[in-house]
Amino acid sequence: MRTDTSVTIYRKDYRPYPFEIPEVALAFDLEPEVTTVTSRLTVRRRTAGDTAPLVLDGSELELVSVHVDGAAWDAGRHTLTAETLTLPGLPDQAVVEIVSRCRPQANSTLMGLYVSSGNFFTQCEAEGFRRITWFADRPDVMSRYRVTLRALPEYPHLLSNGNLVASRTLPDGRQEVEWEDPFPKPCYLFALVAGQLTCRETRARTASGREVLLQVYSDPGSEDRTAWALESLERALRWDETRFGLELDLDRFMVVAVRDFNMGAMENKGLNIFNAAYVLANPDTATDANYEGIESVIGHEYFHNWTGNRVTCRDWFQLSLKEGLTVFRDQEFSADMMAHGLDAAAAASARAVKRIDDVATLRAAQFPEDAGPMAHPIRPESYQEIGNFYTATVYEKGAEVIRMQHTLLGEQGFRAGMDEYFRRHDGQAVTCDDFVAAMESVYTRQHPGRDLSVFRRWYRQAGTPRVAVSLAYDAATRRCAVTLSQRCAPVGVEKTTADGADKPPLHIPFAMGLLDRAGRPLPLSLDGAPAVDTVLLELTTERQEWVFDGISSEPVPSLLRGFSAPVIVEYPWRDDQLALLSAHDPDPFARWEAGQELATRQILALAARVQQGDALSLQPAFVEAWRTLLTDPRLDAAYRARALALPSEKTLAERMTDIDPPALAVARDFVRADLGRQLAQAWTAAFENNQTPGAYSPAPVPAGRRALKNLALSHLMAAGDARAQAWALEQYDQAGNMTDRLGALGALVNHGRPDDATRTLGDFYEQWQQDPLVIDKWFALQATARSTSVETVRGLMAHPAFTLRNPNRARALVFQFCLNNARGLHLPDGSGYAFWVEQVLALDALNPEIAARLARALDNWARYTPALREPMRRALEKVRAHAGLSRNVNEIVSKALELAA
Ligand code: B3K
Ligand code: ZN
Repeated sequence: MRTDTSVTIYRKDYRPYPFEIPEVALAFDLEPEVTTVTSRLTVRRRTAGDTAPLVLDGSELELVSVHVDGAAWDAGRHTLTAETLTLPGLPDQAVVEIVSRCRPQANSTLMGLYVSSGNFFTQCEAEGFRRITWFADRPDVMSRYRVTLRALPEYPHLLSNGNLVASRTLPDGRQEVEWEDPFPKPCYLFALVAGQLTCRETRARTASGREVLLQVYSDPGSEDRTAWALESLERALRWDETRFGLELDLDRFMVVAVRDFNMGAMENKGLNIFNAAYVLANPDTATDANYEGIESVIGHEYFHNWTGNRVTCRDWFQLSLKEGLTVFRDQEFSADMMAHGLDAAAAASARAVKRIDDVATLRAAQFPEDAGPMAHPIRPESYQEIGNFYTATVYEKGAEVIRMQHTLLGEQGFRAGMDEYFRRHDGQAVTCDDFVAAMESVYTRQHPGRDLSVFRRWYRQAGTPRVAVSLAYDAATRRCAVTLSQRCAPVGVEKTTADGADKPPLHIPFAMGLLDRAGRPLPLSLDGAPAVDTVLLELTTERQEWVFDGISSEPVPSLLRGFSAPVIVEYPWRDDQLALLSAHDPDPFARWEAGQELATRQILALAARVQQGDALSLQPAFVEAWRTLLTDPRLDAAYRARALALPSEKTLAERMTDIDPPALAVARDFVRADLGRQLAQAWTAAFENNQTPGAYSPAPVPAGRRALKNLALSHLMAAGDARAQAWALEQYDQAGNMTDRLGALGALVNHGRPDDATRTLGDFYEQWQQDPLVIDKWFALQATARSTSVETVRGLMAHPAFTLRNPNRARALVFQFCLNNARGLHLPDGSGYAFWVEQVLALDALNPEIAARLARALDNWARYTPALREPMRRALEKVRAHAGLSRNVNEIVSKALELAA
């Protein structure tokens, strides 16, 4: 609901809350229509004698009564607005009891207390607790919670944070349970779940020998799909003990799956609530990517128990303190799991595959954000709606900023820094600066006289820095001088502030190597240290030079190995140098990168020809580079699947001056099909040699084979290969797992005969119509299909299985189309944008947080071709002019209109 127009909140305005609230007792009388909440707060002034009123946040609540120290508080003594309840004149210490009502069944925002599939759930981060009861809804107010839940017996499971301390049947037949969380926490970590659930559980022993109960709850009937989530949870528990010495601090840890959820999952203390998509999996219903996603999100939420819950954020500007760090931790967890049990070379490749996937995500999602109207530092300086700042920048770039600290300190140094962070701040609500200070204490010990003061700028500058590299080789002296220089233009809101005009240089760890003409590494030595193949240059000023001696021939540079910093490298490689790197670079990340750069150049050149109406053909050198990757026996399948994947349309768009989605799509299609034709034999071999018969395993090796096989199938299908058509049909019919079934279906829908596509799509729906997560895949596949138009999507929205109210379903169809089907959306007649306007407004009336995500589809309108810009701008204006727009959507479209150009 609209409160008012934009109010901007600034980081610099932070003030501590005038009260502490050490104890909170909550009692819920749960009923779907109207739930009554009785909240007893023990409040204490931070400064005795101070006279500040107690201002509590509340939203969409009905006030029943207020008592202070047991006495009724007369209504004339408090002020109630749509957003606050203010109690002036409290003594230094008091017990404030507030009774209020909320409406879970009618709550379509999925923030606060709501009903999904007949069960009760909560979501409080960032500001949802205020929809449950009046409270100081900010992360720096930490309290010990005691929670009583009362409900009819049709809600047999009554869960909340911490430990179950009492349970009984009331005289009126209802159940009553009491939970106690021994750890003080901010209210955003509060949770309750009530309803009919099934549970899979196991007991585990922590490193210090305590027995803990691990449970995964989900809706009845899904008990055959929770094994992987529970196993992942056990692995996460072990990993945090081994790698960071962090143990589970509660006697029990619960994960609950819910069908209606705004994001992936939520780390409520001891009671994580998960989107069912990140819990439920079996081979018939979940893909390899789903299995990987579940392990990673289970890990992520579990790791928050220390990075986020034990040490939390002082204010929401510090969000990356917990999110960047926890994403870094989940990335490392996944990498370790993928490498587990493999020999050294295979493990290195597996880790590189994970790194490639993470960097590809960063480039497709974060780089465009960092170049557009919503660009913000990983620690934003201001916001209108914090819900809009759960972004790729805070999460993914935030993780890169942590990774750079890991790179600078080394594994042991980083661990020492983490230990120091917990030693200093366990139980506190702190800032990003506090984190860096803990790391810096180790860095300075390692490098006397140096500190992280330049590094800290990563937290306050937005934009993707560019690092230009130049090489000067002198054959006579066998010396090679490497010069790095950096720049980072003001972006987004920076363009309007004084800070933006002055962006001093950053501290950039830059890993690189040099290869000779045969692709062999040239040993490099820095400051007299022993020679190595990869050096880490620390660029801390605008421009620096390093000189390497003993370089026997003109070198080819391999730059930003392992993606050691979230920057864009500028170096004028010749195509033959990229081909050399793509075939020989011993650093698997840089090798992948070289191939991607070749493909990018190829596709962009073709897109330019498409725009001019010229004939298309592939450069032989590019085809040969792809042939080399496809047939290199030293490369495992998972790596080859990444190396041979064409750069995403989003990554390619970042390289266009005027983004032209249809031209890009045609060019990319041509490359796929023509590679399919020219390398048909090699693709066929890849298809045939990477079958995975027998029982399904989501392990990285078989998953990698499936990825390569399905990539081969799509190239052959795109090339119109008649045998491939038959293989796809056969694979669809006989697949023993969802990855293969969906791989075949995707190939048929995008490249097959229309009647085969229709038949298999119909068959798929028939077979899986009872399973919402599978039907989401069915919608998503069609939303992103090559031939899908706005009309197709409108038709699918009329399907009985479609609803906008379920975020997974809305994301599967509407978001997939608007965000991932550029060719369908971006039509000069504006029909795609008109559809977007309708859907943003329809969603905004139900769920502003979700609507604002969709609203972002037009962020970068000003960077498109002129023919598209104007209709996009008009669509944005139309949304902004809508009466009753939420603060969430208003912030997005206003910034797009004001800051994009
Ligand atoms: N901390 C939650 C995100 C909550 C988003 C609320 N708008 C999930 C996570 O990052 O683990
Ligand atoms: Zn998180």
